[in-house]
Amino acid sequence: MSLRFKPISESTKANPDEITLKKQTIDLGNLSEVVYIPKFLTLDDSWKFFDYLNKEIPWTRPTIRVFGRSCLQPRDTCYVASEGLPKLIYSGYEPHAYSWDDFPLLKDILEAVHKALPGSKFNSLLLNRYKGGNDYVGWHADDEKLYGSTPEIASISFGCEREFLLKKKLSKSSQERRTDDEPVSKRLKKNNYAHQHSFTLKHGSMLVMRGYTQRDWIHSVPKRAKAEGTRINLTFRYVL
Ligand SMILES: O=C(O)CCC(=O)C(=O)O
Repeated sequence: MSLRFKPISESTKANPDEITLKKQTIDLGNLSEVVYIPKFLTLDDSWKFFDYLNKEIPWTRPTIRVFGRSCLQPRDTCYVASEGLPKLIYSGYEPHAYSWDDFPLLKDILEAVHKALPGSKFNSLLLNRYKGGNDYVGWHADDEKLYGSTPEIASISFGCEREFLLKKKLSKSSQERRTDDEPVSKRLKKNNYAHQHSFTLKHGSMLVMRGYTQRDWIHSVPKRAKAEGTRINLTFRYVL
């Protein structure tokens, strides 16, 4: 299946300035930056992508290890990568790497992302599916060595809107790892973070983290009782 589409910036239906007008750039300090583009893709294209990905991606919900305990990852996942890259392993789980050729439509999205982010050359993609408000990703940084020290990560969201939180790591000794088993509210109260940012990731939006964001900040998509629908998120990364 191949769907031809244009990012909203090129769409004849949209004001070409819209992408620029709505784009937010947040300087996190110390050479860390987040860019948020709420209307990266048109609504129509975004629903087509959502339906395709929801149906065609071989989603799995793997067992992972957190603090020495085995548990079901609280969301579905799939991994796509170019040939010959080092293996991705997180929380004791090594996902199978599918080929871009297995999902031609992902190549279309990748092309649009490359166009929007001049100089980027993403070669891997982690897909997440949150089937409702109980699915989530705990606080973590994408600071695996295979992404290098200043990775640019482009995150595209489809379907149900969810909150994306960013907070500054405390210090080297108290740096947090992925903690899928503790409520966010508890951690926020306990640590009383001064520097926090929140984004409501909209259907068809793109959020980019770059610079030292993975070294100095952690992020999460917490549980939200009211989020009833399915959300699909794609994070494009470059593996060294
Ligand atoms: O779903 C999201 O927006 C974030 C996903 C994420 O943090 C990750 O895959 O590392």
